[in-house]
Amino acid sequence: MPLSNSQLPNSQLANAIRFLSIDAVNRANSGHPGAPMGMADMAVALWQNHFRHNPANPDWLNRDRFVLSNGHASMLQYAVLHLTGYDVSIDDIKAFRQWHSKTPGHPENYETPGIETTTGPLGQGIAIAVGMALAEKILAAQFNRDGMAIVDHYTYVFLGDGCLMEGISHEACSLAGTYKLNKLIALYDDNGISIDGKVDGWFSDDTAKRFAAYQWNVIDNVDGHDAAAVSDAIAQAKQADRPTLICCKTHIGYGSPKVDTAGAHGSPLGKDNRQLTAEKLGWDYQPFEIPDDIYAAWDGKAKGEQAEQQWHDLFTQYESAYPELAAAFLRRMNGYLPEHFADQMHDFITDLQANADNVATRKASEIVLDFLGEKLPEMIGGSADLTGSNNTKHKHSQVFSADNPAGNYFSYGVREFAMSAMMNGMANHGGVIPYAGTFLVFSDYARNAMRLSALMRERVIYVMTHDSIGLGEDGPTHQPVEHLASLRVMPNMAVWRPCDAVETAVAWQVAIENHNGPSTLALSRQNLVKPARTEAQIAAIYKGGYVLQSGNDITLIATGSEVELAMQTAAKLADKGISAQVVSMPCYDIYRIQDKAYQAGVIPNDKPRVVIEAGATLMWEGIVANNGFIVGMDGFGASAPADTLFKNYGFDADLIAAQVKTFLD
Ligand SMILES: Cc1ncc(C[n+]2csc(CCOP(=O)(O)OP(=O)(O)O)c2C)c(N)n1
Repeated sequence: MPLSNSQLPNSQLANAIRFLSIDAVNRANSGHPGAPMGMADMAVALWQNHFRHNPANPDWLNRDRFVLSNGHASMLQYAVLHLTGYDVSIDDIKAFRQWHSKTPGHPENYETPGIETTTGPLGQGIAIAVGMALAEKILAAQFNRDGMAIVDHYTYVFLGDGCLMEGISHEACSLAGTYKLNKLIALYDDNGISIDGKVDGWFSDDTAKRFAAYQWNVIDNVDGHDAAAVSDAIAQAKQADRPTLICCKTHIGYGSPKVDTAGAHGSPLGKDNRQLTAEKLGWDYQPFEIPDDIYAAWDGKAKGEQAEQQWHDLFTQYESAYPELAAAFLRRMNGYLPEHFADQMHDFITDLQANADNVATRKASEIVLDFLGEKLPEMIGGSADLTGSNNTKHKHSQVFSADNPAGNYFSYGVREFAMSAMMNGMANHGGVIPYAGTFLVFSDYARNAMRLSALMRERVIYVMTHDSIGLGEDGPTHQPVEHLASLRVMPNMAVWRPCDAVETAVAWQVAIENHNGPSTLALSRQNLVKPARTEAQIAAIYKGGYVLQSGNDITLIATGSEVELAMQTAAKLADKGISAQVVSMPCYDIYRIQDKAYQAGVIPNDKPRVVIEAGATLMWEGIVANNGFIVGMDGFGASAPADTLFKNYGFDADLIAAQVKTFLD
């Protein structure tokens, strides 16, 4: 392999990665040296010969994307960032795994320049990469014009046995094959070892055949320690009309006495083994010492600046030929909303308050999407095979396929986890706002990807319909009970459970305007009655919880479908001479960060409270604060018509009114 800017042997370039990894893990006294040592030659092949990036500007829009799906090998990525010239210093490398260093235990995209996404939960990285490659494909189809490919980059992934054992790799790679994502190139670190030892006892798949069956281009039996061979494979992969898997045979802990053993996976080599490894690999340098010629060989700054400049020249031409497209591209890649978006939403919501029917909130969501779809072409929707139930497809939706890459809607198939991780990849890439649906009960399938959306604070919108026992006859396997509470406890996740079309539209608006994290919209299957509201009340929806009807004796707090029930209960109480305040709480996460004075106006401190929500009760205990009670679900539901279920589980205005009376007496 001709080296681009050095005559040093490839092995010395790889050794720089190996020893930075050994030294950082030794110093932290924790971490994973084995995989970086095994994949170092693969990294040389990729970064010396193929990867287009500019270390001085990690945000260059048309850079290649890299995902380390086996995130425990983080030191490989930090070493490459350091060596190629990113703002990751040798002191940062020395601070590996320390408090808010740029080099945390696993790659975190919000801590380190040059890290595209957060990985560590195995299998999700490859799905994230599929999402990135999809975003690239969609944007290329939407924006590129003849001779002006302003979106034109690859997504590279390193992944290991663990990622391939995880089921999500099947979900995501199966779809990537169907979609013919030719700019996705995955390099498999086939070292035959995971934590419990040699994987052939629990992982005996023929991975090459598996990926061939997914319609991937598979390049098998590549010597992962021959950088030239890996580089040739990458060159071949770039020519393919499909995604490529390059199976690289490697040795975990290459060069060390622990080579080919699980002992190299996740513990420091220690000083003595470092010494032996250095002798074996011909590395004559002190810990954290990299000689100048090796730095020079790795340095990607000059080449990167040139690559970015060429792209800027192209973009300048594009801008003069297509000024509107160029402006839209920049707006979308920067994540800005069109001017006047909030005003348009205001008018739309005012109109809904006046004219919307009493529809299910999932249907309301579709009505909102019909409106948004035209205003925000960056919205990329989908559903895990429940489009008709989730109402995620709107009148401007066009189904994406290999033949229609300009589409804006994915039939993800029954793949909730990959769908969610892919949305993270799309959000990481930029230029699109991903949203997609399934039943709320199956948020459990998606959950760890939702957690990564929240950790990365990505603008991903989860449309989770059939939000309670209100879905009826499908029974307890389909009836979410604990899901609202469990998603509300997730940091940075905003959970909305709107009670009608107006609150649904506000939820969408806030989710779209939220640059600080994902949102979940929990929507009803059944029709819900729209309450009357003043303009001030509409404005108060944005505070997460607000007074729908004032009262003095007791406060009834409800969400979603139970708001209607709270209003009915208040009417029954009025007949008994009890004045109830009704609070709608569509987003507890937002309500709880309002100031105390506002909160005291909504839920007066000195009045008893009743919470009504067809979900687990635990999280509401703090609100009730031993001065009231909760009408909720403490079991799993049952198969029956919704009305029967609500009545039998105590969601009945007469019953609750009687309970309130008893409580107050
Ligand atoms: C979802 C998930 N489960 C478990 C782990 C813990 N874990 C980290 S690495 C690893 C083994 C991975 O094996 P492999 O991909 O072969 O990595 P190597 O041993 O080659 O470094 C496991 C189980 C994890 N990070 N993510």
